[in-house]
Amino acid sequence: MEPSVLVERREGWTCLTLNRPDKLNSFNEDMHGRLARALDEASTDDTCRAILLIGAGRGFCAGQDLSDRVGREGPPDLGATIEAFYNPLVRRIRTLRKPVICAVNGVAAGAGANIALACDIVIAARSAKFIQAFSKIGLVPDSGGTFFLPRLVGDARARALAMLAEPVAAEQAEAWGLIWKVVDDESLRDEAQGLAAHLSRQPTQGLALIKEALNASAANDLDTQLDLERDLQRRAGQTPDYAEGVRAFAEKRVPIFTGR
Ligand code: T3D
Repeated sequence: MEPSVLVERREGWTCLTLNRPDKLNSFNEDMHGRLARALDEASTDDTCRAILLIGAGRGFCAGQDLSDRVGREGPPDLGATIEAFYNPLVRRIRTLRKPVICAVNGVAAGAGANIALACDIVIAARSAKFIQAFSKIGLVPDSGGTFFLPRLVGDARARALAMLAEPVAAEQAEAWGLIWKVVDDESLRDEAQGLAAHLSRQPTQGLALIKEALNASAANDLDTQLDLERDLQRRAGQTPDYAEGVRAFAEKRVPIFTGR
């Protein structure tokens, strides 16, 4: 049997494929464990400077595997699953000091939709759709949904999406600013891989500092954010890649960033 997460190391970046296509790549504990380990490895591997997350088959991810939830005795403690698996996954993606690209190749539902939104850059196939499926089964959007949605699309749309659980087509998601960009189905993989390869040649430390600044901005006031930008810029200015960027500019050539 194939592993539930496929890990492919490419030149400078790593592709992680959720691989339970018969269940629309919904999460069970095995897939959570493999994805967590793969993200940790990518995080510490100096040769990996960008990560691409995609789904196998016709969907991206349908959230929690509900077949694991059928026929259990007594009310379950779903908070325990969130604490043990989903929250650490979202924190891993958000704090990983390398860009994480999500290529949404089909339906992204429940936690699957919100894990996509937790990634740094979301690119979707034209046929993809996003569904906050939770309310249909009496649950609350998790995996950061109630944090990301209002910030990305505003309170009115966030409330309707969460309460109605209607599918949002990829083009609508792009128009609303829920995701970065829609591409034709047949070019999704090439576009996403090209993006990962491009980012793997960029100043990785600088990108990590950008990520840190943007992550913090949701909770900061302007003064705090200005102070943070000053501190992060100080660190960015001390990196070899900054020196290379300025040198390359002066020499009118393409910079060769090493990620340091
Ligand atoms: O439980 C906890 O620990 C709390 C954590 C919660 C996190 C969550 O994510 S809760 C939300 C869980 N997800 C859902 O509620 C989504 C359920 N799925 C759907 O609503 C639909 O499948 C989709 C809208 C995503 C796609 O619809 P469609 O018509 O394109 O496909 P389909 O025919 O429904 O699904 C294809 C197969 O995948 C099907 O299997 P079959 O009949 O061919 O053998 C279906 O059962 C399976 N599948 C889809 N989603 C799930 C799933 N199997 C298990 N769990 C799923 N979530």
